[in-house]
Amino acid sequence: MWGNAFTACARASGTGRDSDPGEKRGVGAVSSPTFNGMNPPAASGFRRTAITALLERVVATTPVIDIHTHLYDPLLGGLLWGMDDLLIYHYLAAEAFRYLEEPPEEFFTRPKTEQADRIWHELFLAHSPVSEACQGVLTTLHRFGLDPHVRDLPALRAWFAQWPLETHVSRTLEIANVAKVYMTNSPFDDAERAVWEKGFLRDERFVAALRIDPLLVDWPGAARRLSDWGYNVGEGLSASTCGEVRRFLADWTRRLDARYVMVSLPPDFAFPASSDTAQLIERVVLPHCQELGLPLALMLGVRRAVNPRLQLAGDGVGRSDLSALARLCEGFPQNRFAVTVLSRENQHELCVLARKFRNLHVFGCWWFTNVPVLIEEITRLRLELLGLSFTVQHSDARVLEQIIYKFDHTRRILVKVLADRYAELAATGWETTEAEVRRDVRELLGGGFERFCQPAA
Ligand code: FIX
Ligand code: ZN
Repeated sequence: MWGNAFTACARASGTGRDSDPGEKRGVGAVSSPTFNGMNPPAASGFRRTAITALLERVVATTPVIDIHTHLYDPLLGGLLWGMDDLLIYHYLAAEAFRYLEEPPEEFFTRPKTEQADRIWHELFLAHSPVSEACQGVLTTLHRFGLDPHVRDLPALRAWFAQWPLETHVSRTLEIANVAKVYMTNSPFDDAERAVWEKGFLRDERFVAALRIDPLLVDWPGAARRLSDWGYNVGEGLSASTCGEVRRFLADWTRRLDARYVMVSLPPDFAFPASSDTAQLIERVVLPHCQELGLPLALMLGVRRAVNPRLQLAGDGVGRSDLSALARLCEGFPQNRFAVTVLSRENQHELCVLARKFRNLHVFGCWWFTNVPVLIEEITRLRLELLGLSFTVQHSDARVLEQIIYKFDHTRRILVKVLADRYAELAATGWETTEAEVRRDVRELLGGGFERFCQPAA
């Protein structure tokens, strides 16, 4: 298969060199001998080009399953989209506050368009938009065929505003080549809860994940709410209270048809422990997940409200103690854990843990690690330590159109990183077919995660 791509490429480049002896044996085969057991030569420049060309095609055409977002089924409500939402995304707001003179409290009282105007001015006009979040806006506009160079914000706004949401959702998913989107669904969100309770016609491209942060990080507050909703819970975690919390989780898992349960936790999360968080995980969440055959997704290492004045943009990062995760994976082999870590310093340890525990699935380059330099480093590390048994990326998109840039940027990096791995294989004579490459890429872009979510037979 490299051979076909190689041949086409060589013809196109006018070299006429289309009869590499290696092609006859198979496309990955080396054409020159190894040197007495010494390191084999790297894949030739021609072969490397062919590998890259094939990967570009395969990676671009493999639909992504986006396993964690903050996007919503259009009929559920709450879906953010359009130019202003793209600009006021908290990743950009955090960067704009570095330049803005205005205190954040005043900024947040302004209408959305004014906030967007200010961010546009600071990050796109007064300075060049070189950060990843800014680049993301430009990639997105570019993929819609818009020309951001004209720097005409009202015209860009008007372009988005003309589309009916349904059409725009479909087109955006198509451009991003995203087949399925996992939402973040919280029964603790009043607006969202009301719609679930009433019921609505589900869009099958949007699947649910049950988010339970308030339950695990603020038990007293959650207990009051559960009690208001008719669950017979007390303040302490007695056996009967735990049973009622399980009933709550079961009700919501069914109502949402949730595919996994999810929480983000701070760097000091410890397990086992006597804290409410650890007790609830051990006595309620894990038995619930086991009973219903659902993975528990853990996002580890977020320090909430490091600067509360910045609202959503004010969260930070800390290095987690992953011995807590090791205890979970070891102590609960019947449970499955899908995990991403926010700190760069935790990435290596997470991979090593995943080598020890097959009930641990590593996913995504979360938030502050979703920048090209770290996506590349982390993806190389994972491929080298875990092979293909992880999920490269989730978008974490809060605004619909962001799925375009998040996966465009990741796809570009994935081509580069995989090309290196397959070229190394080719240099040893290992032949990889196009079908095998397609299988591998599917696995990395969400296929492996979906299989991990299936309850064991
Ligand atoms: O906890 C999460 O799901 C985080 O992804 C968010 O809280 C965060 O604000 C975010 O959008 C990161 O990308
Ligand atoms: Zn998120």
